[in-house]
Amino acid sequence: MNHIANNLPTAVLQAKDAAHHLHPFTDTKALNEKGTRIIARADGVYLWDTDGNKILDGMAGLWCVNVGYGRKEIIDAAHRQMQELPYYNTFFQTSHPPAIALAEKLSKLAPEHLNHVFFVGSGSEANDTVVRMVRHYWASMGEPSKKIIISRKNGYHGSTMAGASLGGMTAMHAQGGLPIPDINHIDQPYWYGEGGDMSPAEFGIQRAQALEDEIKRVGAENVAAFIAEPIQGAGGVVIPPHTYWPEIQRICKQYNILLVVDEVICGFGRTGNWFGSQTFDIKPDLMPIAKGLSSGYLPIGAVLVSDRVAEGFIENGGDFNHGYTYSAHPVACAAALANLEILENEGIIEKVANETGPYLAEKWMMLADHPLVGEARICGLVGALELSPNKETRAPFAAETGTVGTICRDFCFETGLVMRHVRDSMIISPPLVITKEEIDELVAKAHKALDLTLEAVKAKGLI
Ligand code: PXG
Repeated sequence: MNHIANNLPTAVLQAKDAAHHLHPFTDTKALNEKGTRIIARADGVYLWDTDGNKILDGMAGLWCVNVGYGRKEIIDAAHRQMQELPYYNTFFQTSHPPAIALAEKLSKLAPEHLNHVFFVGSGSEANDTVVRMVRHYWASMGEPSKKIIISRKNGYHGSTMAGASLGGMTAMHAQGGLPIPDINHIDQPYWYGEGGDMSPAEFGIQRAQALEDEIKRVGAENVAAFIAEPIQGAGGVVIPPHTYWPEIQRICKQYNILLVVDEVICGFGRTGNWFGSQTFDIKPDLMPIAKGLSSGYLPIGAVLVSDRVAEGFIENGGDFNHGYTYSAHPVACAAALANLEILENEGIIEKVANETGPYLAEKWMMLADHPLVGEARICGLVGALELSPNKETRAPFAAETGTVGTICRDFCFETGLVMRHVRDSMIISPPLVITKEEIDELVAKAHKALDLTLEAVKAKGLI
């Protein structure tokens, strides 16, 4: 690979990385002993590491590179904007053309009652904004007691103080004094793991009604909002039973609770529609977005706000004392606009809905026949395989949770595929531009990694 000829050798980069770079969500000591994998270049759906290995990126980076790597239109748009106006803020009564154009564009793309946009730098910042905005809204409307936000165990909403508090990850709550007050967690609609003998439909209703129980327990007059991902991503691609969202919607309406649908992963085509809310027929009051908004080319996020909520606090709330230096960063806005244009002009989301999504689904569901797979599930281009020693009982392995998932993940890398593990399930979320041939390659590599994992698991006596 001559394109890395001028770079430092992998071992030197690894040593420097170990000496100075603290990685997110990482046991640094363990990582430093092993050494990082260093990604040097990418194109389309492929990555190249500094040893020259070519790897199919089954995760679109971190669920974000929807239009694939190397898109010149985005690179050129950012370059042009850098020359025109590399930075200006949107505080103090100023604005700039890229922010205005992107806000207008997002209002057109979003469900029709969402016509207001608050820009931020990431999904976590979007959710911090949500916490402050919904409480500010209710205070503006003369109901300051409506403060509690109900969210879900095993949900993921980011890693800032509010984002991690909204999330229901116990390992995150265990560090740094979380969650912050007035965030209550209810059980998740994870049928495979928690549904027992119930049918998925019954279980979906039961888990939605946990929201009603919680609202009654604390009093609707104290509840500001409910927040959830249409499909839980980091929690393991948990696709709720079809009964879940209609019941959630009914409850939010009945008790006058704002519904916040976290579209950070599901937004921008992942489920075969522009937003997961459309796939599941949800009418949100607020939608945090990030990731696929710019396909990860530059950091940008936003909260899309309904007319009702925006008009409520605009009319009655005065200053909203919130914002970031990089809210509506002009270069990130320009990159996002170019990204949205690609998604539109190339009909990528329609392809996910009508061609590549169904094609992947057919192949993916066949992996459920593999002896190691307890369940395969998929929606659009996001899917999971639950690994289990017993398909019928959906039993876990007789090993610490995540042991087998880690083995399979490592075999995927060796096979030239990034497939992430969550506990003992394997997750994919490839770039939306993936072709049918590349899907064949992805599924063949996943199959091979499952075979290798099965052998290893047998050798360890875990099956
Ligand atoms: N909401 C959702 C639904 C997310 O998936 C965030 C908010 C936070 O976005 P930022 O941009 O602040 O990271 C996310 C992010 C994983 C993983 O391991 C998932 C995310 C981020 C990092 C790792 O699956 N999702």
